[in-house]
Amino acid sequence: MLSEKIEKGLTKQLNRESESSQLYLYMASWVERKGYEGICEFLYDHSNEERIHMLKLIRYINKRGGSGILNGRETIINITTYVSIKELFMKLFEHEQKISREINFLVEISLQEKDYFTYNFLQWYVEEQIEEEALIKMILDKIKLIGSDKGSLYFFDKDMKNFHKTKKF
Ligand code: OFO
Repeated sequence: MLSEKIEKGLTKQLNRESESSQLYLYMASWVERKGYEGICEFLYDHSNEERIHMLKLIRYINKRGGSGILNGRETIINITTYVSIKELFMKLFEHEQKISREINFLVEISLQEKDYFTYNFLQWYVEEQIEEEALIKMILDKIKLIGSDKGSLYFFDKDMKNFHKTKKF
């Protein structure tokens, strides 16, 4: 059985994962409308990955006797527009850093509650966040390098079409 504190924390996290999926989806659509065919594929793919993160949490909570449910309030996404691809990835990097802090906090709670099953379960998310932060930072660094060179951005977008993160589900 999960303690009330742990179930609350995991439920919050599953809702954050759902928000992340919506955020990536929103960004993918924005990027697609701007004509970036490769970057949009990456973002659409990633939106699906975030949904998998959410599902893993739902199923774990249920397996441990809790109720893995969405609160239906996953509307953090401000309908916004971005000045540039660089700004979009900067926001994404901030977002992933925020998610990492939240995962860290959950790990801390699992230790306080002496719930070693949940502690073990969360290790997957810890590793995933290391990868996600590194991945978004790598893309952001490349975009910064490209600067205002539209030709290079065109080729970068082409490269992104074939770019897939190594998945470990
Ligand atoms: Fe679920 O890892 Fe990104 O947000």
